[in-house]
Amino acid sequence: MAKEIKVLVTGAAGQIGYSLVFPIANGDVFGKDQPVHVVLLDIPQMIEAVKGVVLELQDCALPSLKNITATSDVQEAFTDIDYAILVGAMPRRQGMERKDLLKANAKIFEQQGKALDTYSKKTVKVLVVGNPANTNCLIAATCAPSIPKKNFTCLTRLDHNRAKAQIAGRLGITANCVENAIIWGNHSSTQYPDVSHASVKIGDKPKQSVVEAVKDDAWLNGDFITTVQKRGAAIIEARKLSSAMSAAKAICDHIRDWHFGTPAGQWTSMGIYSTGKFYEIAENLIYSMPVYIDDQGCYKVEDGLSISDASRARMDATANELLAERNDAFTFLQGQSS
Ligand code: NAX
Repeated sequence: MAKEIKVLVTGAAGQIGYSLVFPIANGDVFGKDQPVHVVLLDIPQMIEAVKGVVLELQDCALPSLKNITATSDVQEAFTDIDYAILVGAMPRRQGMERKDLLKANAKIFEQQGKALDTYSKKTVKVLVVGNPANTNCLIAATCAPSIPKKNFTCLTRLDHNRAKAQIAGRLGITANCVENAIIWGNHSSTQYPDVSHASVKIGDKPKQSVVEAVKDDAWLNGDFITTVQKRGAAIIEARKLSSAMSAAKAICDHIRDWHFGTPAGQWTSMGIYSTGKFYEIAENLIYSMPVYIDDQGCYKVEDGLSISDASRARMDATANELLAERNDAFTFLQGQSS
């Protein structure tokens, strides 16, 4: 039997946590024959609720679920983990400025970055979901210098899936027939959903580009982009709660691809550490780009895409927002420690 994989989910009492732990424990991410040890972390006030999640997980009677730990102790949670899925974050409360949220969460991800550095395996793979996800991820990576920067990613797969679903809906096909969409930049309303390199397979027809199939550039450059950018807000408006089921599904897609690799010829979108080498994006940002992942879990940026002037402007706008977020977050953290 394979050695167990130890997976930490933070914010386990929250709504994404509730939708996420079942597929992980059920083998939908790492495979049905792969034993998993699920570690659930939340703040002390929520630990009773986490215990309820544990009871339910036990009652699912899952063959791949080897072990469950529920804790509010950061050291216990981060020790020897293989994957860290960092969902737990302070929600934006009414009247709270974006900067206030950034500050509250900067502290959480500083603490968790240090915990990764001190207690986790040096091979741990980290996915940050809690918002602002890109900047939180950068903070965690900076506070964990002993872990390679390529092991830190943030979730833009939900945006990627939303882009595929919009194209599929427009063409009356299912989302799996749409390949190679890209989300560039920040998981925020400045993100750039780009399907100028994407293709579709419609019935028996040969694969064709999305641009050819849709035949509506005004929609592709207008409503398509804004619909994806504002989808999170539309869900909050309708549900009075933020996306959880689709977020959990996207987290599973992200981790599964990172573990097993992307399908041949297809890239996916992940927020990754920018080294400054790709697409003229500044170094030391977590920026979403198209990546291929091999079966050893190593990703490689698709770096040969031609970028139009319009795309360049959108890519720079979201990079600029990330630079401003980085500046605010690190100014705050440095001010705190001096
Ligand atoms: P909930 O408010 O339902 O749950 C958050 C949980 O995190 C709570 O149980 C809370 O107690 C816990 N928590 C807070 N501080 C913690 C800490 N220091 N350590 C451990 N746990 C802590 O939020 P939910 O809807 O589950 O969303 C979680 C985060 O995901 C939010 O920041 C949200 O904005 C973000 N999202 C990010 C997405 C992405 O694509 N990157 C999409 C979905 C989601 O909106």
